[in-house]
Amino acid sequence: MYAQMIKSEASKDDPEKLAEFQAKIDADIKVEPRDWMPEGYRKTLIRQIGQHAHSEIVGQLPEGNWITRAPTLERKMILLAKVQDEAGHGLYLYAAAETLGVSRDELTEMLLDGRMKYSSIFNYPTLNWADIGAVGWLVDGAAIMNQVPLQRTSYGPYSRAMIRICKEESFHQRQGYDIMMKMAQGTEAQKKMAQDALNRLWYPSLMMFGPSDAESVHSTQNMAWKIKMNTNDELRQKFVDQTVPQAEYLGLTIPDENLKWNEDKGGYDYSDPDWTEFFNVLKGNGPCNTDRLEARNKAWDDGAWVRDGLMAHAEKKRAAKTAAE
Ligand code: FAQ
Repeated sequence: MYAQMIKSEASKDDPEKLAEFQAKIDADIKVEPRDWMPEGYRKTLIRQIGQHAHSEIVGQLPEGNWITRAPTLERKMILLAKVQDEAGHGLYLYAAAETLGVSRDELTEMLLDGRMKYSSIFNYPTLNWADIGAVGWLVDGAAIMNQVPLQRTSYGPYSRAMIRICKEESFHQRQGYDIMMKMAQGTEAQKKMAQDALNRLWYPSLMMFGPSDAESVHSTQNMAWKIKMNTNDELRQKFVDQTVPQAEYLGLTIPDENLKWNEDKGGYDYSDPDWTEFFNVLKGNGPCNTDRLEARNKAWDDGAWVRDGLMAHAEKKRAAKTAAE
């Protein structure tokens, strides 16, 4: 339905302007906030950047939950810094979305009432410390795989936000891998925990790249507009190829009996995640969907007095300025 809406929006645009716009994209010239852009391009960016921002914010919940329980002071400090980085990423992205004419409050309200999504991965729980290692290794690993090409995305503010974000994401992935390394080299029980975390988070991590190319409604148009630089399956394949040797180094086993190096394609053959589960999580039926939205709604309600106070202060300043004029 969304794809249809974008198509009908596109047909409203002046064909000459559309052709000029496409030529600019094809020449790798960045689109900036005040430039003319097709309505469908603007709406798609709001959806993708907004969803991305919400993912960074909701993504703090599964890890924030472990800050007080991290095993050492050093681990606490590292995790705290990582979770704070995610908040910062959310803010860069909301700021980029705001340049498209939507406010942060509007985006937040759309998240809270279910009109906007966040990444499926954050609807899975983090049950123990090994999960925090696996989140850093796999979830941040998948996020980087998707975000590095987005540094070249066609919309200037999004592209610049991604450059800053990617610098921090590599640190996040390293800290996760470091936790996994310690667990995998630890006692038998710790190694088992690391393997169990990998077993549970492997397929949800593969889902982060979105549905298969055959099912992806937005890929064709978004790649033509260079909002997206690669298809979902291309990035998923790169992620598998990068992660398998990392698992081998840890002495852990990827939970996939069909995983096999394919010389002809120069990559691994692997099993798809359960797509029924993926679409079910998107519909709100994942293990933690309710908890995550409750937490975000509570934060929004608890913060109402701060927003009201800031508005009252701004109003007071405005009235004082008017009186002085
Ligand atoms: N979860 O046609 P496509 C992070 C939806 S950042 C939920 O293929 P598209 C950092 C999609 O919206 C993680 N929904 O869509 C971190 C569409 O819905 P609609 C977030 C998904 O946009 C780490 C429908 O399915 N990263 O983790 C998902 O071309 C640790 C059809 O799909 C980004 O957002 C999903 N996984 O491609 C933070 C990156 N996949 O509108 C804290 C930017 C698909 O038809 C801790 N986004 N959908 O109702 C993108 O690159 C793209 O939007 C994709 C999806 C690749 C996610």
